[in-house]
Order: sequence, then C-alpha cells, then structure tokens
Amino acid sequence: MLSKLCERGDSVRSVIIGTRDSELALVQTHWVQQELQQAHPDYAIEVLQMKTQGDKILDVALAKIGDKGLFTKELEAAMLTGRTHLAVHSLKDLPTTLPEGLVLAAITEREDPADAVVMHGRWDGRTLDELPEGSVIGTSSLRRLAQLRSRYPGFDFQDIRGNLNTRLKKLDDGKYDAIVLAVAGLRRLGWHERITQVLSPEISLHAVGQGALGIECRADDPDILQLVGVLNHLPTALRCRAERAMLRSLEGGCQVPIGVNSCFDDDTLYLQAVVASLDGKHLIRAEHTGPAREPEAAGVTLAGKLRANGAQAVLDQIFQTVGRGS
Ligand code: DPM
Repeated sequence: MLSKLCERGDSVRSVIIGTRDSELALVQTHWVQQELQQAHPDYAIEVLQMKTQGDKILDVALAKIGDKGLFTKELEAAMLTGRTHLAVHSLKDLPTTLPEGLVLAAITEREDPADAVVMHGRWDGRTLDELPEGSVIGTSSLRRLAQLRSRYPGFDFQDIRGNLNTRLKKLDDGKYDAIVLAVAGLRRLGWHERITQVLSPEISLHAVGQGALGIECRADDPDILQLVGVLNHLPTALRCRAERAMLRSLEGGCQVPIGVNSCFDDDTLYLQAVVASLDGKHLIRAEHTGPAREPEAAGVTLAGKLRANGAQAVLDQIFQTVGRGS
C-alpha cells in the first residue's frame, strides 16, 4: 500500500505525517519527523499541516464544546483516506477509543507529566499557598479547576483560552494572578523559565497521558506500524496504557475532571487517581499496584476501586453538566 501510494523518484518513499498547525503540535511533529528520519534514512519523512475543529473554535470554553475527538477527527480522516500515513497527538488529547481501522502505534517517552503554575510578576517568588484570598487563577481544565478549588476554595477561578503565547500575554497583562498549564507544553515551547511552581501529585494529579505523544496510524499498514515502532518508549507506554484503560472504563472524556499519577518500577505499575466534582467538594480517590505486563487490567481495576469509593455519582453529575465529552 505504502509503496504504491508514495513512490517518489527511484527509491525514496515518502511518509506523510498529519498534524494540527498549532505551535505546540508543530514542535512535537517536527521532533517525531526528525527521529523517524534518523532511524529510517531511506524514507522521506514529510509533514502535512491541517486545522482541526478544536483549532477553529477558540473562543468557546473547551468544556462546553464537548465533542468527541475535537483535535483529532480531521487528522484521522486524512489517514483513513490515504492522504497521510500517521498522526502525532498529545496523547492526552487523543480519545481512549479510536475510530475503526486506526491504532495507537507508539507512545513516546514522557516529559514531566506534572502541572505547573506561572505566576504574575507582581507575586514573584510566591507559591499558590501564599496568594491572598480572591486571587484570580486562570485555567480551562476542569480537572485542574476541581482539584485546585478543593484545596484553595478562596480563589477566583476564571476560564482562559488561546494558545500558550496568548495565555502568557493575558497573564502578563494583569487579568490573572496566576495560570496553570502543563510542564510538558511549557518546556517544549521553550517557556520553562516561566514556571514558578511545579504542582505535586498531592495538589494536582495530571491528565491521562499528559506529557507523552501518541502516534496513530492505520491498523492495516504494517510498514508504518513497523516504522514508528522506534518511537515507542516501553515504560511510558505501560503507564499510559494503564491510565487510558482507567479513563475508558470510567467513560470519562478528556474534559472530565479525572486526574492520575503513575510510576513503573521493577515490572510493577503504581497508580493513583482522582475523580473530582466540578465544585471541588467531592474528591474520590483510589490507588492500585499491579503487574506491568497487564497495564489495561491494572487501569480497569483502578477504575473499579474509584467506583467502589463512589466515583459514579460524581461522574453522573458531571456528565449531566458538561456532557460526556471526548
Ligand atoms: C486536555 C486538557 C488540556 C489540554 C484538559 C486537562 C488543558 C486545557 C486547557 C485533555 N488537553 O489537562 O485537564 O487548559 O485549556 C493540552 C496541553 C498539552 C496538550 C496544554 C496544557 C501540552 C501537554 C502535553 C490541552 N494538550 O495542558 O497545558 O502534551 O501533555
């Protein structure tokens, strides 16, 4: 299939990566392009940029859109119609159930998956603990909102949209006292110096798959499956497969306030997770330790423990408010 599609000149075959055209997506995709090109010098690794639905509706609060695969649908259609061979996603933006015919072919080594605070200059040197009541904290993540609201009920949480540069500018303009973002995104875009505090798992459990990239391709494309295999990082893949199995089992989309933390050591997976109500009043927690050779089973068991601790009622309430999301 591949050779038929992309014969180019005598021997060089081109492999086309589809990507969103956001700055972060492009940095991530170019990294993947470089890695693949190094590992497979006989191929020409190319990039095709496109806009997804999520890139087009920037002024609506993400949580209110609630459509499945907001940032992935167009990229997936391009693979299914043969315009591209693979897609690079922030794993946390990739729904846990993929369209028929597509698979998660590789998961790259994870950046620090934690959340980070970027403080306004007027509070230089302070942490969230040291901000006064009423401080305005910018986030559009329901997961961050719920966990932070539980710990800091006195803060005024406000939505913030736009890409990283836009958000940093809104912060600098003085509309917010602090904003919360992923360490991984800030690092990849070269903004790590703006991080004033990395949030510990006690304060904020990260999103499922946060910090890792997911490489998606067609299930019936063995050449590409093999080609992208070099990108798979086993410890990250085991952790993320367990995290995704937990999320899939809870039927929570990427906009449902579910946080997780995982660790892989000595063939064992250590998992902890939280399901939080939007007002931050109910945080249902659970932990699970299990053999890493069955990451999905570990994730499903963790989901079962969350349910046993009362997560379903919290989830039902959230689904009523924001829909099931993606
Ligand atoms: C998802 C969430 C956010 C992104 C929700 C969450 C943050 C939304 C927002 C599922 N995807 O984390 O609870 O703040 O408006 C996103 C970011 C990255 C990938 C940015 C970020 C970079 C980190 C990574 C948006 N997707 O989380 O600050 O690659 O994991």
